[in-house]
Amino acid sequence: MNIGITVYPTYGGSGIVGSELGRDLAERGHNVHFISSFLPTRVTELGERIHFHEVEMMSYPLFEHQPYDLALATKMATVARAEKLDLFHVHYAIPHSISAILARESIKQKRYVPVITTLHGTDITLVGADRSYLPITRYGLQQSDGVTAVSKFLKQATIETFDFDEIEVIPNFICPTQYKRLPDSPLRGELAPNGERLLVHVSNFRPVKRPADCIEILAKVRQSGESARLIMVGDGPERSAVYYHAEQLGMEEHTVFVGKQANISEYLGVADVFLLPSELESFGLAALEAQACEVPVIATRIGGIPEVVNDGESGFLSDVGDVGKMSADTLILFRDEEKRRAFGTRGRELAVQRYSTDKIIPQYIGFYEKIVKKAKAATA
Ligand code: GMT
Repeated sequence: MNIGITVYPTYGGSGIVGSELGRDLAERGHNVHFISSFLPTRVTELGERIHFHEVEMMSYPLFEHQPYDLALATKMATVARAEKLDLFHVHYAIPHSISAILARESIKQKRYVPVITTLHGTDITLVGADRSYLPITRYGLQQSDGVTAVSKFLKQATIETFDFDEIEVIPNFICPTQYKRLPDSPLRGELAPNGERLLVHVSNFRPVKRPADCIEILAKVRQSGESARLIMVGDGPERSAVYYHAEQLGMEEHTVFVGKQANISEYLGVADVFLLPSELESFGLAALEAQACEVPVIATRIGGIPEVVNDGESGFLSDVGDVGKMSADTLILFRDEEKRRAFGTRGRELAVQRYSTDKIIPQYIGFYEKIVKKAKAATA
């Protein structure tokens, strides 16, 4: 198939999922055309089957704000005709599904290119649910030829908010050879030079991730006498506030901010416990990546996280903000090596059995085939 994929290229889990999906589809022999404002961060190599089409913005004195949605729609339509695309697959509803629908409608006399929208989370739970964006988000869902959601939770949230239920749940995925334990990595010694325990957090440091809770957990763990360090991977609006919080609690020497990293698995592969204290996660991709690296997960019992992390088997779940329980659970894992290893092994098992690329990518391909066939029948 010739597949057009649109993602937010620089920020967030939806961009990672869309990019890695594209890379995997190319490895399976499909032609993938990324249509986006920048080359998505996880797409490091272009090649015979992976192409990139940059959305060019038109500036004109009348445009106080350059219309990205229209520029994207224009590019999508152009690429669809030139590359004979079989479908558009957009990640994150707003504005990508609207741009794709515009592109489809603008060229449908020549070629009908169906639109598949994958919902990732805040496109439904925050942005789309805002009264101002609700009608256009619902329109995007209704007019898409197919809609998928990354968790059962997100499907249910979409039904409740938008009264729209034609949604296939296709969960996020990991490549088991890319995400795995790295027992011999020298990074472990660099991050924990005195043999400290390693807590790792990965996020885009937005308020919804509650990164400051990680500092609280570290402080409580250390007050209990455990020698631990916290590695904060990623960057975003909360980073300065979190750093300040670490200083206030006297944790700055025990916390390392490594910023955005191209290869998250290097950090996860040497971690002892992963922290994800988010207020909301429709899936929690980072928790899945940690589990694939045999790292037990301490997270909140919200959204799609309970679908990914088995409470008491591969991690421990708590109420949002309950840093007392989260630190106590961390201590249980630090003080019982056998349990920590058993949780790690179970996490890897769950990740590979339920969410490996070999299991999930064929579900996307099957969905594409179904939608393309349906669209062909409807336009014949
Ligand atoms: O967080 C967002 O604003 C959107 C999105 C993103 O691009 O980061 O995150 C969502 O998609 C991820 C990939 O499917 C999920 O793993 C995240 O749980 C989800 N974030 C939220 O629901 C807050």
